[in-house]
Amino acid sequence: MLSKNMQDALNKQVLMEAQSSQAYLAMASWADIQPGLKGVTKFFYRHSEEERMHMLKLISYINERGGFAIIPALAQPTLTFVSLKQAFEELFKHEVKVSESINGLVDIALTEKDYATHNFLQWYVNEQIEEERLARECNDKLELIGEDKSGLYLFDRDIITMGIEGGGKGKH
Ligand code: OFO
Repeated sequence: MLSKNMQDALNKQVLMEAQSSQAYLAMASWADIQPGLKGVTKFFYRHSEEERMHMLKLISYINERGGFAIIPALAQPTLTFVSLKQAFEELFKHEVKVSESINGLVDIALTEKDYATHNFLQWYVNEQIEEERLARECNDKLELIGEDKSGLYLFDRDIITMGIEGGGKGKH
């Protein structure tokens, strides 16, 4: 059985994953109307789906452990970006925040000696290593590319396989 404290903290994470999914969905829609960003568009749509899956996993865990998963209301995410670089910078910052939040959950689980939740959270700990790596890699590449159009063309072509080759994104 989850403590009230643990349940509330996990529900906050449900909100965070839902916000991530919405934020990346908005990035996908924005990328979709930019010329020549079909690969990036697919990447954001896929990323949004993955965040939804992270949320669903939490919802089912909370309910399975005798809690009640709260489906949150969501604020409108950022809809437009001055550049692709800005969108990826936002993505990276967001992932760092999510990692901090997951670490906070692990702290609570350990303090409460809730080893089942601690065990459950390890999947998220590993996932965040991968998500941060991928976001950092995208940012580094965009930094190198700068205003170079052919570089951007290659980035758009290659992005869809980046996560898969990194070992994290193809698994789920
Ligand atoms: Fe759910 O991993 Fe990104 O936010």
